Amino acid sequence: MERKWWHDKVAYQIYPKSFLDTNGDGIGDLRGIISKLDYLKKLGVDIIWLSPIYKSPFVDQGYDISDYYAIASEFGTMEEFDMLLAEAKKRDMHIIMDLVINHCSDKHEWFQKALADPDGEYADYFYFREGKDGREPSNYRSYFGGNCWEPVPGTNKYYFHMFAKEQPDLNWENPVLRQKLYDMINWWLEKGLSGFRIDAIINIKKDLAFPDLTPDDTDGLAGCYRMVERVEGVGELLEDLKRNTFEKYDAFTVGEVFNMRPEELPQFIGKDGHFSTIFDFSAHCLSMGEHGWYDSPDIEFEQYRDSVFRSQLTVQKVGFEANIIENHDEPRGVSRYLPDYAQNAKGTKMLATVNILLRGIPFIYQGQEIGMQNAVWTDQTEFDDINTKDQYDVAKQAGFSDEEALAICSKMSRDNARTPMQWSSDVNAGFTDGTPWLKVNENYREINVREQEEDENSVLNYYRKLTTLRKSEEYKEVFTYGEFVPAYETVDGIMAYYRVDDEKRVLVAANFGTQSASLPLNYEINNIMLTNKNIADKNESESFVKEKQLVLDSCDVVVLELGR
Ligand code: TEU
Ligand code: CA
Repeated sequence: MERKWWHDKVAYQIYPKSFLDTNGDGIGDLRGIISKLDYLKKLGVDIIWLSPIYKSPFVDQGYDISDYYAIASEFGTMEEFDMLLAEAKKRDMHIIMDLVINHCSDKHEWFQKALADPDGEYADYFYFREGKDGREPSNYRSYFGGNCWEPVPGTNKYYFHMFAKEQPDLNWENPVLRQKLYDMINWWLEKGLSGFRIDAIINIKKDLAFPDLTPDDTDGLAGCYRMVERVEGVGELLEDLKRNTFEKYDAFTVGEVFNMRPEELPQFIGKDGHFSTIFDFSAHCLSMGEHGWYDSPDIEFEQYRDSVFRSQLTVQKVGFEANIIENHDEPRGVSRYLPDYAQNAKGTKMLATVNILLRGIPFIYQGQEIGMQNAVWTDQTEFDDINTKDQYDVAKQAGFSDEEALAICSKMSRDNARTPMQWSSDVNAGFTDGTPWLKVNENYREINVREQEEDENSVLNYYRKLTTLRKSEEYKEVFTYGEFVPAYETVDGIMAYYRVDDEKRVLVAANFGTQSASLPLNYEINNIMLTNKNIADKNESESFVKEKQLVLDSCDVVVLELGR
């Protein structure tokens, strides 16, 4: 496999609005990020992904861009952005930005010009279509609810949006538009960006006939992703994109790809694939409800383990995926994947270990490194997220009470990941001197960076050990390129795997169950690399190795170097 500069890196996602506010307006900003670069460096971070910081009306928190060449004034200025780039470079860190090119904001000048002249050149930057028998051209439901087609005022036309109506989809069939997007991408790469996380990118290919689809709910609509699943030809668009931009800069690209056909994985991330990598969302998809969040199933441990293992085994034949526990669209992983009895520092370290040492590029989401958890939501008005508001209505329409709808959203809301970063036990968790734009999780007095800095056994210090281990001279090779081999799959509650290459064999073993478990060791132990067990020093290995049995208590995790 050809080696690439990003293969052995650790990435970190910043959600700028909630990271750190330095001017008291309650909104995180670029200066806040700059001031924490040393913190991130110490965490072992090489690549920083910034969720959108472009000019935006923030209908969908910056994923609705009104000017691709401007920094949102809420976050700062272009000078400050350049400063961030320079400061990151000084520390040998890479910045990647979010690339949102399936759609833009309805306030973008292209869309404004399209509205002003619905038959003109700019209308063709979007999908403007005549209505069918006085109604929408097709029956697709947008991701945030309602029909994907919105009337163009003063005409009998509609425009297409897969997300909010303020996020009109861009017409990728239009070569003039494509070139404008490529120019923009190259402009940022010329500035010194190392690449992009690419938003909702599989959605760029539309079935231009927009055929009606069989309704999948009582609203008579079919989820628009069903069109995405059926349509052919996204690959040509993605190749055109890559050839005209990323490829010329050896840029790192991570695609947000849902609904890909499994057999197309090699085209996406294989040799000369469309992207450097894509996120592994297989575990997240386990909680996808049939109709919405209200029928979203809980994730059982075995399902979680099996889905991670399945994708590891598939992906390693082809390339690299990006491994996550959570992101800005998902509930906190600790609250989602860990059973109640494991939702504490020990369990958090266990989950971190099995995730970070997988084959692939680890992405840590802000706050994950201190074990941030879902917030307690006491009223629906506390939510900001457009998706949550829609899902609240969806639950109500399905017959749930206010209280039940609140509980459903509390569990799944994207705002769980968006509450301000917990820096300290000071007021507002040290995030702002003003009023935070979204409420702070009440548990900030127990879970915050400052206290964890001082505690050698904290989750934060454990994450530091994990990234240090992963990137150490000695083990970097095996953690980056070593094969992933499942282990002890038939033992209840155990998630364990080997990472193996010609030189080394490492065992990562965790006990997600409530009962202590004994695993027969098939190899000598050469080194105890890491554990979340409270042992004073490594020589106390007898405490968990008894007569060639590895004894793991509930929520224990160990990383061992074994003989070959
Ligand atoms: O997400 C795309 C996407 O598919 C998700 O919106 C997903 O459908 C949703 O979270 C289901 O719960 C990206 C961004 O990550 C997200 O924040 C944006 O809202 C969305 O694109 C639109 O740009
Ligand atoms: Ca601010």
